[in-house]
Amino acid sequence: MPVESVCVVGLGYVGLPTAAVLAQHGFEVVGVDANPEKVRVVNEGGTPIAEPDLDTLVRTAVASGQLRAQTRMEPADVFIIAVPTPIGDDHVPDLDQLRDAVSALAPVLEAGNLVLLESTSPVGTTEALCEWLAELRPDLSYPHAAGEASDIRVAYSPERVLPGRILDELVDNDRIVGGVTPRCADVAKALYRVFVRGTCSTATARTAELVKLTENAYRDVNIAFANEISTVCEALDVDPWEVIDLANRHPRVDVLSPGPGVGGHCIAVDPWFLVHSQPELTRLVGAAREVNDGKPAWIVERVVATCQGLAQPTIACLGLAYKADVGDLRESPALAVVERLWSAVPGRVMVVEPHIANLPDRLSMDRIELVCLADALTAADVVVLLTDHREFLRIEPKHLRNKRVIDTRGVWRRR
Ligand code: SAJ
Repeated sequence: MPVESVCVVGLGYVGLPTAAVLAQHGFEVVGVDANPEKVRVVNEGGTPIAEPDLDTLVRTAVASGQLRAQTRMEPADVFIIAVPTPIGDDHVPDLDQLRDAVSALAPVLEAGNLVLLESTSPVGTTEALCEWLAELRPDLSYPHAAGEASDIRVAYSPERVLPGRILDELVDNDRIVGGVTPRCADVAKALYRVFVRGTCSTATARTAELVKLTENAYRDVNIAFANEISTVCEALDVDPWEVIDLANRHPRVDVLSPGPGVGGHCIAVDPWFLVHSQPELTRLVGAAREVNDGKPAWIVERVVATCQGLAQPTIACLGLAYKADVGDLRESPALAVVERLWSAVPGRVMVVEPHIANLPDRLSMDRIELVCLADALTAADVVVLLTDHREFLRIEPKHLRNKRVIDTRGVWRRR
């Protein structure tokens, strides 16, 4: 049966770009989100997230009538679920939003539908999703029990897009499509092939779930290695950037860049899904998480040492976002650094973050203020570079003269 309508559940960093690209390719797309404010913004042709070129794409899709948003679920040929799957304080996967999405779509499900999960999920979640649907709609059959004869097809295809390059990567990256049965995978692959230029490989749903967790754990472990080497360098009074640059001249060595820690809603979170499911078998993955999570505290110790002799230092923290040239503060190590600095040092903490208009509630404290770069550079005794935004790379050395400088990303050292 040809696919005409797609319902995308969750209008975040993955759902909204996916909905807009599908609309661009002629599907009738409804974006569903529990947040009425997001729905309002999208229906006005706006975007609740900052991502290059997404605003134009959404505006065009909404204006053409191919994309609309609402809080209510409605029948469609395909349901794509892209809701957040965070972890709780105890590092246990929190699938509540996914369960809510499944409960909301079950009543409108019809025989012949395809349900596609894109949210990063613990291995076994896609099969669990079939079971949840079977409990909610026992009048339909599902592939985990009925195999290829099922009324509903269910597959898992992890998103792989890099914030800041989402629209390009959504189309150009290779895609893994994991079916609960081979036919489920083929049906889902046919949909992705409409807009994906990369190779679409099929697998089982469990394999696809583990592929996603492996990718992000791989990156986390590699960043942890760079972060660990940087602390070793500091202890041995050796320049970490020089060590890494020179080590990378070996043909089989490619050390990543140390920084203030790992942030974002993916790499700082997803490896815990692996650790939670196989704690005895994931010592390296768990240790990498600890190393990366420990980096903000280590940076703060360095700043405190740098402030020695200054009774009321003014500290300029450059960057709050979790990485360069985005405004996303989720799990940002820079936030953790600023927060800890506030209690560790008595002076003023000036924050420069060109991508936000107001400080997050978490930082609304006396002695912390959001200022422009020029004011920060004029007033600061100590400058701490936390995010390598392009504005900060252009700061001329003369503006840093006579200041105590901590460059957690090594960008000024390297230029
Ligand atoms: N970072 C370093 N040093 C490095 C590279 C990164 O400290 O050498 C830090 C960044 O500053 C940031 C964090 O790591 O705080 C993560 O940034 P990132 O650019 O590595 O990745 P994300 O979180 O923006 O996106 C990742 C990507 N996954 C991989 O590269 C394996 C992306 O493809 C995924 O789609 C995304 O997670 C996701 O949604 O899972």
